[in-house]
Amino acid sequence: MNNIKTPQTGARIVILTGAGISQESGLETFRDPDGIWAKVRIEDVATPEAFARDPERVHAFYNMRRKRAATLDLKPNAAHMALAALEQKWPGEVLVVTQNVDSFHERAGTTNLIHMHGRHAEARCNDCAHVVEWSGDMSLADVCQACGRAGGMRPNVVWFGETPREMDQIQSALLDCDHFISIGTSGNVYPAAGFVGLMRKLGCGHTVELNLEPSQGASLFAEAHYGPATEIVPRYVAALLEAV
Ligand code: BJW
Repeated sequence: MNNIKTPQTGARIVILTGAGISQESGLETFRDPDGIWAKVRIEDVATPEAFARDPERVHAFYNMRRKRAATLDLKPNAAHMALAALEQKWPGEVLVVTQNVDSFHERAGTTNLIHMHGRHAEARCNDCAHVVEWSGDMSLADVCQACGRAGGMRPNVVWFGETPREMDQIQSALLDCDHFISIGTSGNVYPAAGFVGLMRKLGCGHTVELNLEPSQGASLFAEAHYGPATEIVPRYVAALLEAV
């Protein structure tokens, strides 16, 4: 891997990840030709309006994805492992902000982690906002343990039109960051797609894209490396750690 600009020791690193980092673990991405949005319409399954209109359909979609992930016994891959090693060995703060609802980063050992689009393994009550861990199917018959109401349990994920999680913490991490790395995301969905532009506008750090192919915002990154995440992420992390 040529032309890597390594951050100074102690630099604060923020890493944004998307579906591409989990693709080689066996999960579908959203916008690739065989991706999730080629099979179902966003308006039918990934908006609060869809859940209000046809909650059974939305439950069926997420039950199917939860079941698939569990039965295939999917595992974190070399890219997730490399980011966990970076957090452990880098002499400065490393924050991973993931758009992914899977649990591969935490299973790989990353601890400083924000799930900005929520987590698949959680349910939230639409009536009282109580959040619980969830592994099996979800249905309208499920009762919230906190408020006792039925019908309102939903996947604790962020749908279009909803506010992503922990935006204040993410924004202040970006403002303080010296080195921003975007991995496996197409740059189609805001606010995450706007992070690189924000970094550029503030002039506050080096920006790097690691992806299979140039993303929508590719021209905004100062540095880019293209290839499968399991190859380029471990190589890129090794280069950063070599400089320590
Ligand atoms: C590989 C690889 C390999 C493949 N190795 N790489 C008009 C203009 C601007 C914005 C808007 C607008 N109209 C509406 C909006 C806002 C809207 C939005 O962005 N819409 C766009 C479609 C235009 N955004 C929202 O509504 C968000 N909320 C919001 O903005 O609130 C306002 C607010 C903002 C800030 C502060 C306060 C308030 C919410 C967005 C919610 C997104 N939800 C989903 C579903 C989650 C649940 C679920 O899983 O079902 O999140 S949609 C889906 O897209 C999912 C993902 O996290 C997200 C991003 O996708 P990602 O990860 O980039 O995947 P792909 O498939 O797109 O790309 C994969 C990439 O990997 C590709 O580049 C491949 O090449 C690459 N790749 N294999 C390396 N092996």
